[in-house]
Amino acid sequence: PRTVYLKDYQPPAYLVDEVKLTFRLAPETTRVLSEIRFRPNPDAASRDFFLHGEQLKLISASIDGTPVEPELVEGGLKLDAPDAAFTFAAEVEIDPEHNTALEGLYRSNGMYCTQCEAEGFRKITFYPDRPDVMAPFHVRVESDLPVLLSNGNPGERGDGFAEWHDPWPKPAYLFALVAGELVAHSDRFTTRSGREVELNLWVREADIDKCAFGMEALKKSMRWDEEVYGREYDLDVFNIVAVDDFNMGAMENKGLNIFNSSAVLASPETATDADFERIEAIIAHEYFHNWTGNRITCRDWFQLCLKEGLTVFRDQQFTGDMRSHAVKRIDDAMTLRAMQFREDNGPLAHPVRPESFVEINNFYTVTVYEKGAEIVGMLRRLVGEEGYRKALDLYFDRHDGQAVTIEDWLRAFEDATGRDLSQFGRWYSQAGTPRVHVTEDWADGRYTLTLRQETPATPGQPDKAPQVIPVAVGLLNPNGDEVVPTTVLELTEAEQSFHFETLSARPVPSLLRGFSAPVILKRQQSKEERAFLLAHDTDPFNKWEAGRDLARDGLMAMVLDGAGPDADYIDALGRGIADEGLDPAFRAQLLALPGEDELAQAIFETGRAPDPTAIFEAREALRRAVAERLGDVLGRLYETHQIDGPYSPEAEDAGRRALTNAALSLLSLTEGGDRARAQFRAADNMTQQIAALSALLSIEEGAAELKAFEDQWSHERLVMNKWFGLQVARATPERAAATAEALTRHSAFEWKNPNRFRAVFGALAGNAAGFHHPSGAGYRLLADWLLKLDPLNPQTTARMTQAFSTWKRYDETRQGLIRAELERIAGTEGLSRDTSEMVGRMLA
Ligand code: HT7
Ligand code: ZN
Repeated sequence: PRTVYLKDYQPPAYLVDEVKLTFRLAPETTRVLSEIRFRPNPDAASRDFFLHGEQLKLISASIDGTPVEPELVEGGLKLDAPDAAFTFAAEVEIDPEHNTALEGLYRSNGMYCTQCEAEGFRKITFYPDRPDVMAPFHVRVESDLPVLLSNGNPGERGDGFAEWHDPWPKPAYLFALVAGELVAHSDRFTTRSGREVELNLWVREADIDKCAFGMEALKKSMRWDEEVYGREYDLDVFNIVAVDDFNMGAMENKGLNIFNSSAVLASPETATDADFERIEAIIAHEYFHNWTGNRITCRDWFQLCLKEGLTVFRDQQFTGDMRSHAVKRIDDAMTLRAMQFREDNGPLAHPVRPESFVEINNFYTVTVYEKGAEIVGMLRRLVGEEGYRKALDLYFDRHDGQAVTIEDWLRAFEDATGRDLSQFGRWYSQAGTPRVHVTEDWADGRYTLTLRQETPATPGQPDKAPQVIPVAVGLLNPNGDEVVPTTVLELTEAEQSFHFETLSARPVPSLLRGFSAPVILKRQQSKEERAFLLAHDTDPFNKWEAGRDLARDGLMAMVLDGAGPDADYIDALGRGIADEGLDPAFRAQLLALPGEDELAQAIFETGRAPDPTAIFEAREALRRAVAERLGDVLGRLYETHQIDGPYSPEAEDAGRRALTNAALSLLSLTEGGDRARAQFRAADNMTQQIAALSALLSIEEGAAELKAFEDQWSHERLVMNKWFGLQVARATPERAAATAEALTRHSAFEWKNPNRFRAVFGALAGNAAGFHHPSGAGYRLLADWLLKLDPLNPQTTARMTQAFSTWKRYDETRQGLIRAELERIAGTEGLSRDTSEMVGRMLA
């Protein structure tokens, strides 16, 4: 397969002024008629006319009305085209019914829908399917189905057809079409300039009771983008459609967002607090793309972080504003460390702006999205809130309607703030997580912090240059008072010292406050200092971090040195969770121990091979010790934070439930299952119900509740995904693979549905001790199923191969077992380009 390089970028030979499409929908024989007005691109070096096209049956083609016979080549067609403006017309036939890859036009539960990002439009018709070709679209959909939707504003509607016009020039990846038997939950929004917008959330009739929250989230997002970024919506209608079969969370098609039903449908009975929060964030994310992604798009797919990193940063700000900034920052840092640091430390590490790819779908990664968002956050920290707003205003003014690059983005910051960002640009080109080593010096009232940065080698990048790292620091007196409030130190050299003068006593530093940069701090710190920061730090992130560090050190000592649970840590934790001045959601975060994967990586970095079974057992032992020593506090928290009254997904109640459910999970370890069984019986919402079931399964009880849950929810696909996943997630290490295998034989295991497949196998990969059980059964089972899914859905298969990405951390036996599975996958005839690229990179 061909590798595409950033350095080979060439402007398109022809630009498009207008697109007209007609769809005659039929399950296996949909006809697509296109009329595309081309014009030579004055900035292009060549006049080679090439249109992308895959899996298309060409019926006819013409130029300015004269029939032509294009040369069909791999991936598209070629023609001798005029060196002047012309209209290319074509008719093609496609087969949505048998499109199982869920890319292009496909069918899901009898409805037609599309997914065109990144390169799916070429499976719909012949077109220059690249983001730097932007054009207005007219679409006519012909079908007897009652609801016929496309991008933009509605046009003529008649018996068996509907027309749509999108006046805003857009790349083909933002094209969308939906047709089906759907009903709408509708509302209205008035923009700040007075434009009336019709809002619709289209769903199957059975789901109409799960739309209200999503609609509210949409209206909040629209208002927030006006208030915080000055961005207004620009069409008469905004449609969202929920579909069951979808490879990712959602898609920001212009005026017609398409959502995985799991990312939009919610009712108190069927969705958890975490689902509600996720839905609010995804709706916001897709809506925010209207400006950051749609009005201003990417020149090429190497610039993906331009829209994704920025839009993730915007949705994180939004969630912080809607809920709690401190809690959100901790959640985001946990995700970044668990997923992006893991990627950066392994064979799949790549820069936020990669330099080459085989299959672009493989680069919708946590690095591009989450590290991309961190880079935007660092820029904001460096130029300040006002500078950030000026830079964004300039970016929107300067580039509206364009397809741009990271250089354009950084130039807007430079021009708005006068700052030179050339060194900062390394964040986009260098892969790997920088380590910042800290040493301290104290003499004569002068405190010196010396910071040294180094970034480990990553595939294809053996040497790294110093990056600009904003390190937010505060200093505390030994009595707990803050003597130096948060200041941002800019680390730009390989090593640099920073001085603080005229201090009366040696201070305790609080470093990297708010997780001010996506780096790993390396610092010797005593247990006492950590407990001191947990008690006194005014920065909520570092207060939490101090507890986390204590927990991790204690767990490492248990795994590596056979130590017992650290009583000092447990006492410090007890004081933290009992502090009624702290937000319950924050206290729930304090109770979350470092994950098994995080510990495995920490052990690997000490030069030893982590043993997943030992890590699992240490965590369980510490959890039990916490439950034993803090049983009274936990019991009191459980009782006093219960909520009377109807369920609300808002942050305050969700925080109380997070705390009581964290307590329940611990209390069940020492008390047994009665409390959880009572909660399960009384629950009137999914958060309480599933937390109780989870607590029961964790102590190997709950068989009756599991059955009751299945009977209650067998008609709700989204809830049944939880039922499948939870059993695998909570299975003991010995039973995890067998549990997953048994579930694949369940009559409701619809393996072609990505959500169901991920429910079982995502949970298996997430059950670290089970997946890495020395029998190798977990590895084998996952590989078997990936090979089964690959011919149907390469995108989801390739994404799930990442379960194997940490294989080089483990002992020889496990490495041998995983290597054998990776080689078995790699050696399979007809393996997709997507999966073959992923396993190839992991084996390299
Ligand atoms: N921009 C979208 C990314 C995407 C996608 C979504 C659904 C299915 C396949 C997809 N390929 C790429 C989603 C987003 O980041 O907002
Ligand atoms: Zn996005």
